[in-house]
Amino acid sequence: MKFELNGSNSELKMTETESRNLANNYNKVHNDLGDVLILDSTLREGEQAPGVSFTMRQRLQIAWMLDYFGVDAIEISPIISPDHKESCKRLIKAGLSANILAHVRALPEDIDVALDCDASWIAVYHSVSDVHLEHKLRISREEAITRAVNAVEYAKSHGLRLRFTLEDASRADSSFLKSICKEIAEAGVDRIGLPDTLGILRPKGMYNLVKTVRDVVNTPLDVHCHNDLGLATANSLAGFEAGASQIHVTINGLGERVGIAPLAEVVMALALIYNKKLKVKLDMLRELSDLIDMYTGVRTPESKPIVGENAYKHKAGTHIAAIIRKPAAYELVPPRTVGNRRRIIFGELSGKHGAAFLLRVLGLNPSMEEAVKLAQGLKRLRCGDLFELSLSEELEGEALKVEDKF
Ligand code: HCA
Ligand code: CU
Repeated sequence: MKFELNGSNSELKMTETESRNLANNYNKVHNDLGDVLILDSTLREGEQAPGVSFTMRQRLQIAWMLDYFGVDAIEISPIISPDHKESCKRLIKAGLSANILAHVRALPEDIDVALDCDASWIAVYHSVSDVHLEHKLRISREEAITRAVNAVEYAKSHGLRLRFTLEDASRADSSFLKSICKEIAEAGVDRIGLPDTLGILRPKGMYNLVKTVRDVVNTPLDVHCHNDLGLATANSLAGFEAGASQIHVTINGLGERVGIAPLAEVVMALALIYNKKLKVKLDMLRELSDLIDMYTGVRTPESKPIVGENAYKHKAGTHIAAIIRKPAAYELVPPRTVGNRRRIIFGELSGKHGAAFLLRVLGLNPSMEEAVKLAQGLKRLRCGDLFELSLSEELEGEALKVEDKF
């Protein structure tokens, strides 16, 4: 497979935002939400997905592509193995525009590994829920605060910038959560990460979590939402609405268990729903997904929003009829905006409009009667979908030039 870097920019043009404008009655965002940063954790959280492990070259290639795409930060763990440490080192040396974050535990020896890699930004994580403190770490809440504050002070005394992630924050006691946030803010932490580690929150719940912390500290906040109930993207956006300024994603949503919010969905929602002018190249989204698909062998589901094979397939006759006259009837943005392709499926469901379109693509100018006959013939076969066509824009245009009598 060959990957080409399209590189054209991403700001949605007027013609690409028709669907958004049509939904404005309900989707209007009233308050000024400020800027949002994208942190990609494909190399850290993504490598925790079952069946996924990257080679050093793949890690560097992925990071390079993500940087070119335009994410603000890339996270990688240097503590898993010597190979990961070397990858982290090389990534930091590569001089990308994105900040490279070395992801480590709240232990001085882990922070030393990050320092050894020449990191300037690190992400430190420590559990805060009672279930994790009692059963995973077997320590008290007080001990957790001590470890967190020590880690922040240690990192700051070495000139590092750091995010401190409060693992399992969504299931932690909220007054304890507030105290630990205050303590690490006092110790000088640069960002606080609020993960929904188990993917248990609903969007309003994530909003409340971020708001709870927002009300007690001024530190910029990250959200990291797992997808166990399929709510990761919605929860990330709710966290953003509550004041978080950085969203964690991975390509294709890869991560521990069923993963976290997918890059493509989050950036498209930010661009379309929130009208955010991100500095990312949206037309690389499909390419990034394909790259990960190829490197991991984990097939991207066809039904995956934005980048899946089915995202731009049209099948029912009434849909085909509308799509060829006005793509915005059934497409959020044109497929090329996200580097995907439109496909028309012909078969049992084509109807007279689909049949007429097929005949026109083949160079004929069918009468209504002929189109109806072909549609009936396609139904009689009872074969479901017969075939699909991916049309070039020219061919599609040609077919439309023929007189449309329907
Ligand atoms: C983990 C847990 C984590 C950390 C998130 C973060 C989570 O696997 O280490 O550091 O932002 O979901 O809580 O991924
Ligand atoms: Cu996670």
